[in-house]
Parts: sequence; structure tokens; C-alpha cells
Amino acid sequence: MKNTQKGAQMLIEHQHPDNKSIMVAVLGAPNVGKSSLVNYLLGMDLSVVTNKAQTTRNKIHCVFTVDRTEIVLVDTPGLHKTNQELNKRLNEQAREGVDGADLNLLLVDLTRPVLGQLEDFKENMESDKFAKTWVLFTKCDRVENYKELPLSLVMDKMQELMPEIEKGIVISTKDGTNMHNLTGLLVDEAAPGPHYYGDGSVSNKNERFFATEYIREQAFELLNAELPYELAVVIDEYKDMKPKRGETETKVKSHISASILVNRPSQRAIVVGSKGGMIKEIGTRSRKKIEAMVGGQVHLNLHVKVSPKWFKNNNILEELGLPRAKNSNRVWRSR
Ligand SMILES: Nc1nc2c(ncn2[C@@H]2O[C@H](COP(=O)(O)OP(=O)(O)OP(=O)(O)O)[C@@H](O)[C@H]2O)c(=O)[nH]1
Ligand SMILES: [Mg+2]
Repeated sequence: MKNTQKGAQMLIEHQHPDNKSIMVAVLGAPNVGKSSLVNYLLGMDLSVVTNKAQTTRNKIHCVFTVDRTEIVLVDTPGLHKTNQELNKRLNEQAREGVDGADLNLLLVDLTRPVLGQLEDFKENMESDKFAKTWVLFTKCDRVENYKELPLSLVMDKMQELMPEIEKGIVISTKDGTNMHNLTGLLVDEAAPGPHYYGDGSVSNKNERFFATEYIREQAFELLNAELPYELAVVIDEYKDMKPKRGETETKVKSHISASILVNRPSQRAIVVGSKGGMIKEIGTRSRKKIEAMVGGQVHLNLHVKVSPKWFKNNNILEELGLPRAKNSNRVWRSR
């Protein structure tokens, strides 16, 4: 598939002839552990993980290599039934995540009823045809005696519902169960072909994108209840500092100003916190993560803005990397 793309042949001529690659969509319901899996395989905390459902909002290519094999994992938002505009666009991101994928990893949480998760997946994908799919039964560390579960019966049922399912693997990103095996299986599955991220990139998204993600991640972690779902982060200014004449490096790598958008004034008060304590904590924690990413000091300015119903505002949703879905509602307001 990839070799037929325009330019691919030219690209491979400049690469090692033994190069292999594979694009893998990581799919499943919210909170099943998709981003945790991606980070484990990558060996770094790139994608955001929280204990709240619907943490991931964009499809994100996350790339790692094993010897001569490049593995592109496409992390996606958790699929779920919904009538809300924001969630329709999140589902669309997940559906787009399978475009061009050579393999789907469908994550099914072992701590919840498993067959229902497959039925929901099929319904929410709104498709009857899939690429080759492996079911990953996640969070086995939380299930006592998981080895005694009748998983071969479950797999038979699953394959009846979805013939593209080739195999099932029990995993845990907490204790590492079968993660080494999974990496080996992905490498074996890769086909000869060029690397698309040969320059060492780990993602198709830039540092600016991940800066907003890390701010949102810390806000999700620190804030309770429903607030995270009515919160978004946009960058107002992102300036990379250039070294002065005679210097090889700057002390401060980047100046970042970002806004945390909330729906209502009462939410603004919560995010700011008593004497500004909450926003300060979100800022300190996310700055550390951004500094680790850019490899140097960062100045981070955070503001909280009330932007009523931002999650129905096309301009803001597009700025957040969420274009219209096929079934989008008609809700347009400029910012
Ligand atoms: N015990 C246990 N917890 C896990 C495992 N994998 C993920 N988790 C936890 O499950 C929660 C959700 O993990 P995520 O990786 O954010 O899940 P996700 O599927 O990406 O979620 P969304 O982006 O919201 O769809 C976090 O609290 C993780 O720490 C696992 O193997 N074992
Ligand atoms: Mg996620």
C-alpha cells in the first residue's frame, strides 16, 4: 500500500533496502488504555493519559523503530455513542484513524463486559469492513485469575461478529504482561517499505500541539468531576528563542502563552482556584513536562477564559484540530 504512494519509490531508494514499516490504528472505547499502550511501546510519555474518559481528542501518529522496522501507532479518541458536536468530531477522528492502517489494535478492557465493547465498536465505527484486527484484552493486572477466563470462547464469538479479527492477546501496561510479545508480533507483521519518519520524528504533531496536551492533561488530573469535559486549551503565542550572537544555546528555549477555555464563569473560578493556587499548580506541572519535551527552560503563561459553549463553536473546534464530522450538527458561531 505505502509503496504505491507517489514518491515512495524514490524515498525507498535513499533508504536501507531492509527497511520495513507498518501503520497500526489503536482503537477502542474511552479509558480502555489506548494511550497507555502507545506510550509503553514508545518508551516515553508522549500521548496524554489520565484516569478520566475521553482524554485523547485527536488522532496522533506516534512513531518508534525496532532495528530496521518503523512502527507508526495511530492513537485515537475513545469511540462512544453521542449526539454532542464535540463528541461526534472525536468519533470522526477515531474513524479517520483507520484510514491507511495496515493493522487495527482493538483494545477491550477486561474489567468491563467484553463482548459489549466489540458490539459498541462496530456500531460506532459505522463500517462493516476493517483491516486485519487484533483484539488486545487490557488491564489484566486488575483481573484476578485472568488465565482462567474463557477467552477462547470469547474470541470465537468475537470472530463471528467481526471476521477481520485474527487473534486476541491479553496485556497489561502496568505490569508489562505480553508487551514484549506484542512488539515482536508487530515487527513480524511489518512489510518491506520506506520509513516515513526517517528524520527521527516521534510524531506528526508538533511541540505546540503537545504543549496544549500537557496543560490539558494536568488540568484533567487536578480537576474533579465533569469540568474537564468543558475545558480546552489553545495556544495564544509560542515563541522559540534564538541564541544571541556568540552563544550556541539560549537559557530559555520557548515562551508560551496559552488559554484554558471553560464554558461558564463558575468554572473559571474553579480553574483559577483560591488565590490562583489551582492555575499555578496546573502551570508548574505542565511546564515541567513541556521542558522535558523541548529539552530546556520554558516560560509558560496560563490564562483562563470563559468561552461559552466553545464545544459547539466551529472555529474553536477547528483550531483544536477537530474538523466537521460527516454527521456534524449545525452549530456555527465565530469566537
Ligand atoms: N491497571 C491498569 N490500568 C491501566 C492499564 N492501562 C491503562 N490503565 C489506566 O487506565 C486509565 C485510562 O488510560 P488511557 O491510556 O488514558 O486510556 P485511553 O483509552 O487512551 O482513554 P481515552 O483517551 O480517554 O479514550 C488510566 O488511569 C491508566 O493509568 C493497565 O494495563 N492496567
Ligand atoms: Mg487516550
